[in-house]
Amino acid sequence: MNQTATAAQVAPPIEFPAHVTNPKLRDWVASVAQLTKPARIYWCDGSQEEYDRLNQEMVDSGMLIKLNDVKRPGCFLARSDPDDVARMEDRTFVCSANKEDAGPNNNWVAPSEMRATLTKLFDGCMRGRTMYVIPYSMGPLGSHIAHIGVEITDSPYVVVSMRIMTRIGRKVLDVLGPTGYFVPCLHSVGAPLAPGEKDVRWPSNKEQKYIVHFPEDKSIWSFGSGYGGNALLGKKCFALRIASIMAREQGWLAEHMLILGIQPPIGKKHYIAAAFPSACGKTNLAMLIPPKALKGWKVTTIGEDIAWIKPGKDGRLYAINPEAGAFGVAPGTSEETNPNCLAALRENTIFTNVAMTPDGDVWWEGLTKQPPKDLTDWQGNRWTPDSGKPAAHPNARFTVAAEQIPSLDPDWENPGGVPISAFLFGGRRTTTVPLVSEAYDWTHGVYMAATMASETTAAIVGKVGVVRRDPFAMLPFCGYHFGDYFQHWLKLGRALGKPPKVFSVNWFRRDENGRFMWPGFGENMRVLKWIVERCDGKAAAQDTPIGRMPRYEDLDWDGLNVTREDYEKLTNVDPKAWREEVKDHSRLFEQLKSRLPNELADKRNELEQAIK
Ligand code: SAT
Ligand code: MN
Repeated sequence: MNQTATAAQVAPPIEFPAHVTNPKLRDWVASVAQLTKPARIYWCDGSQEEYDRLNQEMVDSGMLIKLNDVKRPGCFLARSDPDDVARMEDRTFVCSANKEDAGPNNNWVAPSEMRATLTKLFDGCMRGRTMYVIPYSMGPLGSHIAHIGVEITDSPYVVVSMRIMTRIGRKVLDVLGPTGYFVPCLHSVGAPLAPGEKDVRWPSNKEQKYIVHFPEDKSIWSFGSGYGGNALLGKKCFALRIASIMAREQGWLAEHMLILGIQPPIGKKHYIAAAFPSACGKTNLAMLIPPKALKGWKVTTIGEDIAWIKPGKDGRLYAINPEAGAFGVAPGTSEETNPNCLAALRENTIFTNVAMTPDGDVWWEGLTKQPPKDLTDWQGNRWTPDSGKPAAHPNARFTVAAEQIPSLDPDWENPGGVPISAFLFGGRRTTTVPLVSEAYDWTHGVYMAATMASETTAAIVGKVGVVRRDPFAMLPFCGYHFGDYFQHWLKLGRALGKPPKVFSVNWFRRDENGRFMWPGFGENMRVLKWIVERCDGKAAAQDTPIGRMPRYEDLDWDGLNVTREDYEKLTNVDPKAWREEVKDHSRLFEQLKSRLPNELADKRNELEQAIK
């Protein structure tokens, strides 16, 4: 970077706080400042005072709205630019030295070319703004499963969000010390301010957006967007894309999974990790409240989006939640669908792109059955129920600390992680895929996960509702070739004394009239109960061509009216639909052919025979 920064534009002199002892960090911050030319540099200490001050500054500048302090104490609302509302997969790149290493599952540009492009864009991009330096830890500080990142950003919204989503500040630098390793994460909204120029509500760059990962030096550069996973670089960029690469090198897993605990009325507690694509109900499942009829069953939350998982000495897998908060989808969250989540959002929450009531409270589609008569929509315009468009953006989000989740598991910060009994893989599938099925063995489980598909949601920019293969729910997040990733999973599982059981689930199947056939939400507990009982060797199942499935009598129907007939429909394995399904598995495998493990091609052939 140093060579290309224009020497004529002199950067401010850099003063390092005495506790910044890491020479690599000093050099990097200095070179970024020289390139981006901010008006000032600020080192985040992570304190409450700092958080409050930055929020107040954003309220003063119009970037945040302070919500009603009685109804939503300590809460704020941000309204993004209408072009900056979700992750942008077509602007996301993995720039490995060798194109083949990124795989067909990633956009690729040669690293030298991308560096040249980015260096031009970042040159002077922070003019007139503050450059914030945020040291952060993914995972409990000092845990052997945790890792440190440092994000440089010119967005105060990113700073306050990172304080909720990760562990930031002075204490991280103390752990880093003079020789510790960190992942450098550079972010800019890409909107420099000329002297005296007034800032807009949500600065971003309309023309250029790049979210870029360099696997060889494990660095991240993000330009032009201030939203979610594009800008909070600890989340998808580090904790999934870069961490998946580190995990493969070091023999662990970085996965797009929630982690929940299940305590049966008698017997031992189990932990389950479950992968679903963005906006498919991970937050709801992670905070599930079992139906009253299932007396004595209890669910606790470890994490709701990302899991870092390492083999333990006892042959089991141990998982931590690398995050410290939730960046969840607001629409659809209600007292019925997720009371734990609603309770978490009562205070100290940053809302983005939700609607606002006249008295300064929040609203979104699904919060109440009847929408309020009068609202301000996510863009700040007057809204009534006849407006003919949603009041909240479909990808509107809340950012809230994990500590506020009532169902939080007492072990959520256990530095050693929690032992995983089962993996669940689920997509949003209107047809074909039954409620639940269990893999016959680890290889079959990897096959199930590798071939999963889902209908796309508003969490990504693009067409919604299109079925696409989304292996392990990692399509937008795996930092390297999917063939190598499947191989890593196969190898890691083979080395485990006690590998978790693997299940496929689908809460989203619909009947011929388009109605959901499964109530979902709390009732998913019936499926979780069967899964836990399978792990304990207590529940029965029958073999089918696609996996082991519970018969009607194997699930607990107490308090829920699902007839045997309904159940048959919900769990039907239609040979014709499955022949099409397997054809689509083959299309995916064809794309990954050069690095596809043979075991998976064999499994595909077995399945093809079985459904004939
Ligand atoms: O915007 S994020 O990438 O953080 C949310 C998601 O897609 O799950
Ligand atoms: Mn996610």
